[in-house]
Amino acid sequence: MTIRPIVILPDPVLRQVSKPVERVDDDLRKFAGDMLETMYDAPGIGLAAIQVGEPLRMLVLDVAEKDDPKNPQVFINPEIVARSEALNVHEEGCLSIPDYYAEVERPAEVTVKYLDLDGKEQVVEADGILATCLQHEIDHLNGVLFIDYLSKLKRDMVVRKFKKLAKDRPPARMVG
Ligand code: GNR
Ligand code: NI
Repeated sequence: MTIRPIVILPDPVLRQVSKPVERVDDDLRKFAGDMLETMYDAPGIGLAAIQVGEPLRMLVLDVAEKDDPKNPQVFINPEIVARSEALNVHEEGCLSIPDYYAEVERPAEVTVKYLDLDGKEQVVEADGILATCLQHEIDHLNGVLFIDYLSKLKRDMVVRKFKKLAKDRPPARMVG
């Protein structure tokens, strides 16, 4: 297993629209393991493939409470097939926008269709933090970040700050 560097704002890679996974094979299962290891190391509760530079429609998450056993989950080619009218506000953060948090309003419940690691179709009805996290991750697959839901003023402030920070920091993909 390998921990991969996480792509940070304003890297344009984060705005790419990811491509569907074409086959669920051992290479993909290994990559899912690497994504989970990267997420736990960060630490975070979710990670989309594009955050480690792979434009594939796939995400991992673990929304288990601190004292509960680990619950790693992998979603391949996930699609939101239903959203509740009821909305929910949750404070969000993003491993690609470190140390910045803001409240985001989203549908409180979503139904998500996806493939599991055996390539088998599954459906989950999610609420609470799972619903929030799935929507945050599926946004990444479409090049959307949680700061896109904030006012332009707030978003521009965040982007400007990370552009400044990036000047003093070589890209994560550039090793050495
Ligand atoms: O670790 C994360 N925490 C989090 C908190 C609230 C809503 C969404 C998230 S996802 C985030 C990890 C991440 O950036 N995933 O893309
Ligand atoms: Ni994120």
